[in-house]
Amino acid sequence: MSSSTKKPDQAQDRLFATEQSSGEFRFDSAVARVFPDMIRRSVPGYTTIIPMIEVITDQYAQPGSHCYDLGCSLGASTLAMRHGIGDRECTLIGVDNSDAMIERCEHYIALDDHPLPVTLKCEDILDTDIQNTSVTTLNFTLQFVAPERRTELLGRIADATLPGGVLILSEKIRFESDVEQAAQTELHHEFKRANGYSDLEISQKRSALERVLLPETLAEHQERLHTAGFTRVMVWYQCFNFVSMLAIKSP
Ligand code: GEK
Repeated sequence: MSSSTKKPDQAQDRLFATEQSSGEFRFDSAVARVFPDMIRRSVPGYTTIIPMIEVITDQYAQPGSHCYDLGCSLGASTLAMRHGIGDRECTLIGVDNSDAMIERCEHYIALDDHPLPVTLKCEDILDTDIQNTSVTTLNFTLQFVAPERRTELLGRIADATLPGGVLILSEKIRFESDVEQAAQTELHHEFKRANGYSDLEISQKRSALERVLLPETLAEHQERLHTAGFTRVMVWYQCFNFVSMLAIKSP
């Protein structure tokens, strides 16, 4: 077995299990190593959203177009898109600005036996050239982009989207009502406890993400998607404070 086809070593997420001095969350090699375990145990609905990205891609991928997975991490949504594209002649591009993620992602792509080539780029999605796209995925990535740059990015995606094409946008959201915000946050923390995270891990991760992951309300997302040029925006999935939207450009 060549090194590119060996399964990368994975570990259980214990990154916040011991008392730490405060520091911002970064997508470094330690996070990349535990990422499959971390995201599955931290994001309610992630294990449903990934296979549905395959279904949505199957429905909307247009032959001769480009499909982008922006903020691809280890390629879970990239692989779902690859299988959704099937035998259509599309160009599939995964982008992430973490070297550690892209390096591991290459191994996961190589392990998957689908013949469609995948181009991986290690760059900031704000710099990615986006053209001729039928399906673009931002699966829990936009939340890490500076809020003042989000409109520009979505505008570029909408401009590059072909008639009948879509953007899949998954985000952690916040709620206008303080009561709902508190209730949904508590349910999310309960989900994490049920998945074996301690209260120390939950609170330390929360602090580390505070200035890095900036959630917006569903209304803010919907309005921005319409302003960007998408004709129809629908929520196709929600679990607590985690939502996935489908933004369609009319044919
Ligand atoms: C999945 N979509 O498994 N440019 C490029 N990459 C970025 C940027 C940026 N400006 N900001 C953040 N990232 C994946 C999960 S994780 C979500 C996405 C999470 C990258 C960052 O390096 C990380 O890999 C990814 O976006 C976010 O379906 O950890 O909650």
